[in-house]
Amino acid sequence: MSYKKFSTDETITQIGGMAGAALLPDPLFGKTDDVSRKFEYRKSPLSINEPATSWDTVTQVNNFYEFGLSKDDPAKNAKAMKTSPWQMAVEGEIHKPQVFDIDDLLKIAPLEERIYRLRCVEAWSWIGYSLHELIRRVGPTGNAKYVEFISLADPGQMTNLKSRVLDWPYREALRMDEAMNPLTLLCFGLYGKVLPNQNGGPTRIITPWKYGFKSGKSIVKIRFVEYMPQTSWMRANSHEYGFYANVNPVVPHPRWSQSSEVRFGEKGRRKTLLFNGYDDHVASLYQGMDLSEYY
Ligand SMILES: Nc1nc2c(c(=O)[nH]1)N[C@H]1C(S)=C(S)[C@@H](COP(=O)(O)O)O[C@H]1N2
Ligand SMILES: [Mo]
Repeated sequence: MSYKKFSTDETITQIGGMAGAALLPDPLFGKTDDVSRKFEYRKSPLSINEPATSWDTVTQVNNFYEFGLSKDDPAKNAKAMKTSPWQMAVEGEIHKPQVFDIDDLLKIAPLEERIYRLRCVEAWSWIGYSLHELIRRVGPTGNAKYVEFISLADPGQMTNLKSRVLDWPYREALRMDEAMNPLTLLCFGLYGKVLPNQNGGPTRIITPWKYGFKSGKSIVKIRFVEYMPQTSWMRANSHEYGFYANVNPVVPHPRWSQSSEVRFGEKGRRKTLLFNGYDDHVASLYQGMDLSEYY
């Protein structure tokens, strides 16, 4: 199997910002019951202060392989995904395993707007709360060392599940301390609105200091486990995609350098920042680790 066609293109970066929110056209996404829903949220000190990206770019240029491999496939095909009702199971090494309806999840903590850098194809104004709010509530046991995020995999609703490009369902995972970091966001919205299907509605993870593929979409299960899980991309090609996937200018992908990046709307290249510029928040998580070995 050749992986050439299936790269995650983690060399493109974008920035989100509130300035764009006022200019947004009507939502182009999904026909779920609640597209008109607007979230109440507060601003967060964890937001960056940089110019906005357009709603069109955020919602038309996507990676969501369950709906096809082209960047414009998710916007076309993800409309078919039914995001209401939606349940998410939380299980494994916790004291209170339970199944949440999306509306219960929304009540766990106040929603915040997080304007994040997110390297791969996007970033922007995400609406959600820190995942640790949920984690505290479900009471991890002493054996909970990692958290696994499992996406929906329904061949009836997802157009590309017959392809074996990845081993479905899409699985991602974090070490427990990474999952507890305040930057790790359980996300429900974009620019104050319901998260479009193509962006991983109704709920997804955002880890802005890691390459985009760590931020799993349309999550139906969160599982706490003792041992490091194999993620979908590790299974597909562990030589190219490691567990950590921290943005790092000096650790090249085997097929391309990661030392610079292109942002949407810009012609030139910029230097890649270690941990995507979030080193103040996350560098301590990796102290003493050789990041070229743990890539
Ligand atoms: N379930 C699922 N989650 C996924 C993906 C995917 O193919 N399936 N692609 C990942 C990759 S490679 C990236 S770059 C981001 C893209 O998120 P966006 O389309 O909202 O910009 O989603 C990530 N989460
Ligand atoms: Mo990606």
